[in-house]
Amino acid sequence: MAFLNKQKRPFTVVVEGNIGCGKTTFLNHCNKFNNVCVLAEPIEMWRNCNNHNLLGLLYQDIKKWSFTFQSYVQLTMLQQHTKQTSCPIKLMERSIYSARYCFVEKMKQDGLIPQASAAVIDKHFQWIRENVDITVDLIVYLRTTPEVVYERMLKRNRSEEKSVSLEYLQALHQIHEDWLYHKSLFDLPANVLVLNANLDKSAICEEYLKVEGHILNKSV
Ligand code: DGT
Repeated sequence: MAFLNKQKRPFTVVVEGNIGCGKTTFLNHCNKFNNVCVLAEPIEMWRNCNNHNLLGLLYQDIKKWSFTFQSYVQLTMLQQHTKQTSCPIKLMERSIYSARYCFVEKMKQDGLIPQASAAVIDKHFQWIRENVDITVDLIVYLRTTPEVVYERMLKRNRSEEKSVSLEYLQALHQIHEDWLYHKSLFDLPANVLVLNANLDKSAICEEYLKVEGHILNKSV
């Protein structure tokens, strides 16, 4: 592969799930393990691309900005996948796969991305898959119900997300379910472990224990 990292590849785990499912909380929990390199989602980069808040623009006018936003998400996710680390384990919040398989897919379903623009994203995605090492070893799916994440999203009150509806979260939930739970949509880049992420913060730590062993002490 043309852009294969020379350094030994870390065991790579990606955390997936609907908006507001608790990916950040899971990542913060894993920050205490010193053999794990934790990479949070590059949302601050999306909020400031040469002073342009692409996330804000997206939700202001989703039809106009979907292609621009997803192009930048794809680039920043590629940067996360290829970021070198001396840690034996890398834990990423989301991936280039969920950007394509969940978010771009939803935009395509809703006719928000013209077919020609979707083709460009796909060509780029395909080229990356064939030429760059974006291997994932394990997926942790934080499974929730749309009503629960909707409540959490309202509570956190992120200014850009004011226009996100329960219907949107329901549709995004279904895509995550079909991809990661029913395994009927797209290919899976790795095995999936499913956690009940509807549990609140006081109960979720026990749920985390179910996957810790699969993540820690791993190497490729
Ligand atoms: P958490 O910790 O589970 O609450 O995680 P969130 O909700 O902060 O993170 P995420 O990735 O579910 O959502 C980030 C925001 O960006 C959300 O408003 C959805 C929006 N978005 C639109 N397209 C994409 C995409 O391709 N990838 C990601 N990650 N977010 C996208």
